[in-house]
Amino acid sequence: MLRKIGRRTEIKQDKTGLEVPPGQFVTDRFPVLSAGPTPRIDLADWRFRVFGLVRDEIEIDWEQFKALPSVTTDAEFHCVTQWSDLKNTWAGVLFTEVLKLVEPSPTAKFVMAHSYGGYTTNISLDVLSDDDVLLAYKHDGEDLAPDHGAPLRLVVPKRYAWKSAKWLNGFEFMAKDRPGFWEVRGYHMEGDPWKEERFG
Ligand SMILES: Nc1nc2c(c(=O)[nH]1)N[C@H]1C(S)=C(S)[C@@H](COP(=O)(O)O)O[C@H]1N2
Ligand SMILES: [Mo]
Repeated sequence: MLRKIGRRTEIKQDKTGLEVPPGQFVTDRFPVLSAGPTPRIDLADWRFRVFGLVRDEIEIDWEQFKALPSVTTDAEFHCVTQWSDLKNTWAGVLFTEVLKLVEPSPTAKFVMAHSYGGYTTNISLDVLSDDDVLLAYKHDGEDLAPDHGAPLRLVVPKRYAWKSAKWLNGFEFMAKDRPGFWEVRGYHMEGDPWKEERFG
């Protein structure tokens, strides 16, 4: 089914009426897409850092992270290689909960997500502060699989999935935007699937 919005954009819907961004097709599978090998992470050694333009930088371990309030949310997932998995249930900690642990400087406008293995991706603080952004450790009721980012991944439903960094281990608060792993290689700095912002 097609619904016209604006002059040019046509938004498709899947069988259940969920909207699909332009140029995407729907899959029920949950493919794995990684730029490198899956890092082996021992929970005992796992650390999460928040640093850069914040008043108090923090470094917490898995036990401290799991003690934070958790939520369960449903979200869609759109890969820039054109598959969309519209139904995912994530459990984890809201980004806004992490914000409470540090005091971002008023000059902080962007965040670089950092991962085990060296992957990075940049997102504006504004987009991350949305109430649907979470640091997830469960997918569809199960602990996150290693290939899908265990023990912890970022989930940013309103951006292409390359912004949902797997094996997340930190946030760097920044005044100016800076390209991450894929953004350096030509992917869009914002990556909004509804505007089809695939390449910069
Ligand atoms: N650390 C890390 N995170 C990553 C990637 C990656 O290569 N490394 N790939 C991204 C891309 S392009 C996509 S589509 C999603 C895929 O998540 P999945 O493998 O769990 O489906 O993870 C994103 N997060
Ligand atoms: Mo992707």
